[in-house]
Amino acid sequence: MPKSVIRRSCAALAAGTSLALALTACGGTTKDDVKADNAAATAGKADPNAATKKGLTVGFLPKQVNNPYFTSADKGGRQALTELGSAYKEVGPSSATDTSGQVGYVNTLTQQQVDAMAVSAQDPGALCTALKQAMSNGIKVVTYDSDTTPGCRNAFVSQAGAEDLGRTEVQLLAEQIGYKGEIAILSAAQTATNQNTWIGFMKDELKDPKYKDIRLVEIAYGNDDAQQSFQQTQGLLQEHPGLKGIICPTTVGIKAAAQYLSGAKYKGKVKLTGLGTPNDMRKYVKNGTVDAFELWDPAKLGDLAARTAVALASGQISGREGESFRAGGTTYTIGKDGVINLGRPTVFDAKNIDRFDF
Ligand code: RAM
Repeated sequence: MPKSVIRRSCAALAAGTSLALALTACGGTTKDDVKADNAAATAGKADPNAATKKGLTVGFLPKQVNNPYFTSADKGGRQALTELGSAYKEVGPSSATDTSGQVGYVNTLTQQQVDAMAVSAQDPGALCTALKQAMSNGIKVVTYDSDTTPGCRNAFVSQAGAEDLGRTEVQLLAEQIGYKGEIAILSAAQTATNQNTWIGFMKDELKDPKYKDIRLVEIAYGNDDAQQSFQQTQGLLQEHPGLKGIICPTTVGIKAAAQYLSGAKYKGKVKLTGLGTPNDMRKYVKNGTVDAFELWDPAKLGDLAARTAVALASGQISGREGESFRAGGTTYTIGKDGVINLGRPTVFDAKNIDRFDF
């Protein structure tokens, strides 16, 4: 029996039984098997001229389903799939710190034998085994927004260069506080791959001598939960009365922090920047709490994740560096480690915010 048939029949078995049982029945996949399968998944020869398949099913698994950022992103994915003649489904946890929940959803999508999945990982390592299992069942895996590690997916659709994002957030805040004073970061979950990568670049940017009078005093975590982020902002200001600015590289965090600052004596005095949606932040830009912040269009990120998933499932790309494909009228080339960049972020301020609606 060819290997792909064995894989499918194992997946079919998984659909009817519990995954754990099915995996055992499938001869206890060893680590080496998974490695080999995974290598095969990306090493397969891509044919850029292959026809775009229709009738595929792509499952979206965001970090958190009730987060407006992912609502926009996944809507972009759904629209792209409808346009391409394929089906969309979405599963996912309601908390951004439910890693085991995310693993369960990967297994659910595998059992349902979707053709591809687009995943925003809450944690870089936790999903790896489940994602490799999905790939060894012939399912194409795209991460979007927040990556796992390169061996655990076929490609990562990144919202913007991570380095650009990290450095520009420091640059935005430094200008706002006149290159002087204590600053803090209010992030999402402590394990989040995307936020941690950006924070790494923020720290590196701060090493430049032009920031010698700026001191990063704390990194707090609001877990992409509005209430926790609000309380963490309050805590930062209590512990560091001299705080001059906060960077929030999360849409949930920056909105909650703006809400706290706008109602407190700190409004306009403690500067706030980071990543937010124009619709969440408009009010705070207009009332003088926030000068400028940035983001990409989440719907375009979801759109590109869906189109990448379909290109992989159609055999047009395999996820290897240097391969190119067309997505919605643009040609994208896969970079190092299977990363595909959506583009550059947009900075929003009082002058341009009304031109955006997301
Ligand atoms: C939150 C999530 C997401 C991140 C945005 C900026 O919605 O943490 O992963 O990309 O913020």
